[in-house]
Amino acid sequence: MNDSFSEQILNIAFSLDSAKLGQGPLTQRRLKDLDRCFSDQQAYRQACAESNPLVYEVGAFEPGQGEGQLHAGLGILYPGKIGEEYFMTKGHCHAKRSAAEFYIGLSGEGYMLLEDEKSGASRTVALCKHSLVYVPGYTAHRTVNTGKSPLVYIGVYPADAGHDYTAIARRNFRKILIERNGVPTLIDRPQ
Ligand code: S6P
Ligand code: ZN
Repeated sequence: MNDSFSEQILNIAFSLDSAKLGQGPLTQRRLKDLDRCFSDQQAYRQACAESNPLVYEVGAFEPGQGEGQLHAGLGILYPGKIGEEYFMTKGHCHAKRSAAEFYIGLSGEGYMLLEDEKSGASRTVALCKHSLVYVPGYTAHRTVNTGKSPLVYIGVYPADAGHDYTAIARRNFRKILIERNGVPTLIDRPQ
């Protein structure tokens, strides 16, 4: 038994209504923080000017640092659309490219958009209550809420994975998830 972690850290209570995870930092992203993520830039600018809604929040649980340790993030991604495109997270690669991650769906309906960094191939994997999604290393990942209620999930990742947002900001995800005839549909990002 490693007694360098207090009981408080060994068992963290969480709820589905708040992203707060213990004493860890809470990140909130509003629409204006998602510059260039949505393909319909006119609808994006209009929604930013009108209300700049909260799109998602993530509470991080970081009990230890360095190789071998694990971190977790509790995400609440709110429902909504910009044009035909569903609310989504910014998306990132791990700074340590080989680092994989588990996503555990707790509530709501959505998808993980995965883009293989080596081949450029994209795929969607359903993320909902009772689903466990494996995000392999070398894979850019973004969460998309295709439902009408908040999509709540926990991500568990190596403590030394890190976040790299710049690679995605430069080239963007190649595919976007839109609502077409009432159905989530993956299409090429319009040029
Ligand atoms: C971290 C993990 C999640 C995301 C969260 C928000 O590796 O994948 O906790 O940080 O879903 O997404 P983003 O792209 O804004 O970090
Ligand atoms: Zn990640």
